[in-house]
Amino acid sequence: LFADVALAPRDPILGLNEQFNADTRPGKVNLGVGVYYDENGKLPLLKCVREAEAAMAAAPKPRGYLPIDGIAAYDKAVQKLVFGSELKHVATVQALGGTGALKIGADFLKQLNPASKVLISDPSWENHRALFTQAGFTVETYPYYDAASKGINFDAMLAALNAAPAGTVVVLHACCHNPTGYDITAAQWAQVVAAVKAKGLTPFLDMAYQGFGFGLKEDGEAVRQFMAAGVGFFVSTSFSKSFSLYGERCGALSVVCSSDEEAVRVLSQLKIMIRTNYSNPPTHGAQVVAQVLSDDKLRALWEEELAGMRVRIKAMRSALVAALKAAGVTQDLSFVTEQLGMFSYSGLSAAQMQRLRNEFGVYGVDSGRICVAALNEGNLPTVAAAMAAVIKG
Ligand code: PLP
Ligand code: TYF
Repeated sequence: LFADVALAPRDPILGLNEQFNADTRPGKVNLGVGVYYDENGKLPLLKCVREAEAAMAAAPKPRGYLPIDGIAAYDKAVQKLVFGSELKHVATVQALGGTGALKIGADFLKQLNPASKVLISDPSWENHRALFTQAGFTVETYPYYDAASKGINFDAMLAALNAAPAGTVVVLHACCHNPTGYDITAAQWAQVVAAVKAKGLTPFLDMAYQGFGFGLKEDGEAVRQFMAAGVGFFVSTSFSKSFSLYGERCGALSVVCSSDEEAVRVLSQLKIMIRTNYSNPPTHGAQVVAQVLSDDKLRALWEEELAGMRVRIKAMRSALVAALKAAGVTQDLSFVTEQLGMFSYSGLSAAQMQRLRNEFGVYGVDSGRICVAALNEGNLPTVAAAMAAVIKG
């Protein structure tokens, strides 16, 4: 039965984790996977989460099945966070992290528009291509990163969108682009929204890092612009990073429709995708998030803790640049502090990234991506010395 089953390649990022865990060198540093670690190198358990869990433990509830679309208060809280208010013409469902939200959306889109292609940024999060391919789509890319200028080739991006056939699904990183850390400006978003609208494309905004760029509200710029344009679009939300709830699989898919009645029909189809896949979502993580988002005190605490993560990452970017300069690196590194979110495209080659790993125990992705959210005062000297060594050759 399984004689002809091929051995699948490892996920390039999660595979690095396995390699890191098997490394016995004491000074090793993991800047591979996109996970936020605190100043002590520990995965944080947020205070707001602890408080919500304490309240939940004090009033334990039986664990019946949730509705197919999840906890209603959670879906409403997601809408308020993403769109600024609860909206009847938006269909929102609880999902298994941002990945689960993307998959529900992909399955629904495949049914709706089986012949359309999917465009993702070049480069993008590795799983975008895999996930939309698995859902049956042909996945191609639009230009994004420009290695020469260490920024975005916006003209080429816009030209690709303008050349795409109507119905093409365009996956856009709402903020804090993974893997590059480069986001387009508000004025550029306006041009993207205009092109998408004029060409009849289907935008799918992936929002896995709301709050890690400039702030919760500020990072909603793309969503606001698409709303204002009156086009239908998809938004996947992930709370994995912003609540440090990776293993709870907290996310949501929102589909913006043109009327309340349309949203009811869309929701009914999303529920089929969910029902035939895992029936209904789990309770705990979404209950925590709903509790935090709907309680003024816990909500304020969360915003403070999220801001703390954002500010610490920015401080680590500056510290990395300063340490590299101190170690004798002369090239302009200002791009590191301009990038947003948890990642930095360092500009290092695959060969340099392999040297970092093999000679110095510093793990990043071969693309040159490092997770700056995993830097701290303790590991920074090791990382800077290793990077300086491979940059200087
Ligand atoms: N989309 C992007 C761009 C991501 O970086 C991630 C990271 O994990 C996800 C989606 C998936 O989020 P989750 O871990 O909640 O499934
Ligand atoms: O890009 C990252 O590192 C995160 C975590 O298949 C991740 O988004 C990486 C790969 C993957 C799932 C999550």
